[in-house]
Amino acid sequence: YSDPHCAAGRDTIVHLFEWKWTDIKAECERFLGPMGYCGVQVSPVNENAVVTNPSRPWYERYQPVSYNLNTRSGNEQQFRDMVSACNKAGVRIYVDAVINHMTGSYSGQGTGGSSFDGGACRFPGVPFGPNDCNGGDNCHTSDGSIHNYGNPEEVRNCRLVGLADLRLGSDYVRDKIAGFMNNLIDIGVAGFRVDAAKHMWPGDIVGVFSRLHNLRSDTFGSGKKPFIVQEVIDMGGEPIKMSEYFGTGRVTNFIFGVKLADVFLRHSNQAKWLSNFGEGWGMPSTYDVLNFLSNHDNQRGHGGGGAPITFREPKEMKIATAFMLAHPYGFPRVMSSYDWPVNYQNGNDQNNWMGPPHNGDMSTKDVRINADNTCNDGWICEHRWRQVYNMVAFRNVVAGTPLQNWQALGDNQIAFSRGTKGFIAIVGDGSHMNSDINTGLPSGDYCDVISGSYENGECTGKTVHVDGSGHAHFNINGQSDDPVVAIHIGAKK
Ligand code: AAO
Repeated sequence: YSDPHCAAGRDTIVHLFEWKWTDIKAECERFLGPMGYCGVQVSPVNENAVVTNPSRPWYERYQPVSYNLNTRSGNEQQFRDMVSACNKAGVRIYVDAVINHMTGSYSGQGTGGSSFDGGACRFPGVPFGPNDCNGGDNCHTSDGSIHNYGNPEEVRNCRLVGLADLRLGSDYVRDKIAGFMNNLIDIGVAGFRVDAAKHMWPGDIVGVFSRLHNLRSDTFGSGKKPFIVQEVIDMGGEPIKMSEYFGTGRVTNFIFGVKLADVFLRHSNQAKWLSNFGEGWGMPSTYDVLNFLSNHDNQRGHGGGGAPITFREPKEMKIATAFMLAHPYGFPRVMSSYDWPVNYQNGNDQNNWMGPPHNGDMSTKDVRINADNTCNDGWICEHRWRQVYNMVAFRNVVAGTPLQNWQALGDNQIAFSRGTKGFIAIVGDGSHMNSDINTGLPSGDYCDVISGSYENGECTGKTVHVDGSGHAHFNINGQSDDPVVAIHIGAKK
């Protein structure tokens, strides 16, 4: 389950949070395919509760009502069109699968018109009934919800923030969930992010996955299992460990982004210590992790997992992204966000519930592209920032090469090569790098892909001359907007 099934030569996914299927289809064709992205994590695809208080928050997508493919991102036909167009463009689709639970304890209607009563575990659109949720027989908290993360039974049998907790030990429930996932597999997705995996018993996850089809052989070849990323927040302080889930796929490596924020944002750690980042810092093996700087929860202070670097710190976000994508450890995900008006009161953002950019009727706004490649209407589109997409290409070019020529020229001045194919130099604080450095690359003139791109045989940004001994001069002011230089053999004059 740990192979993302990227098309050849691709190695980075992007989370297009709350995007519509029609926009993702267009983005695969016009941008993600040409720029070398491996795939897209899409927001939950199945019908969710319409939450009106507050008005249509992003998090209603995490309150399933049925497994019909009907949400504000689009309907089933639009989803099918997107998957087939993206696969054609060489870009994979990974679905955020919410299978641990249904809605909170209230009743109402879903985005596809199904009724529900979460308190009574009645979801006729599936159908699920009272026997299909955990309850007093195996959850022993007074209100049926999780309070103590130190008690694995409670975490797995009780309600996460009051959400109706599915009885995954039951064959009927496993069949229904597997049926939902198999429908998506048959449509052509490459895998799943499994929401709230920590709240499911590893054995129950095996019970569901043992029912899954192989991926479509016409797209992926025969005998291929879906790619799985399990959302397990493990910062080290609780009894439930990421390692319990390695048998059924990768896990979300929350520590990765927090540690890089310590270095590049808070400076409470120094870049020179990143020499053995990854397993050397106590993180799981490179094949067991999905790495990211921030996700849709911790970028808005939801769900714990520490204070990360987000698009609101653009300079540090670009530096840390360059490090993540240049570094060989793990499989990376770039966050693509939308903006909202933050309003902090007593340290809490009162607006962190706000849903995506929308029209007067609450329908999600189209993503439109400006002449300079950026997006309009509050869609941030970090994945379209040059410093990000050029590093996606860097990662593709250096794939398979080891980290070599590690050099720390100061506490926060670092440089390393990827074999003889790529090289990066980073100033992570306000200091000034002015040094001759061994790049490990063949001699020649390379385009710095941070300050510009390689276009029609020319560099639109800085040119770096590597001499016959592999050395080049780097003059990087840490106070500048982009204190990083990255070169690779795919962008050589
Ligand atoms: C909404 C309302 C609720 C309401 C509910 C039902 O906000 O008030 O009761 O509806 O009506 C999202 C939102 C929720 C929302 C939900 C449903 O974030 O606010 O509830 O949709 O609409 C835990 C889980 C983790 C989960 C995270 C949010 O383990 O799986 O909470 N993330 C996923 C999704 C997320 C989604 C759901 C799950 C539900 O990514 O978007 O919720 O589908 C500790 C634990 C973590 C735990 C956190 C938060 O974290 O370790 O496992 O995450 O607490 O409770 C330090 C520690 C760190 C610790 C953290 C916080 O950082 O290092 O370990 O402090 O204490």
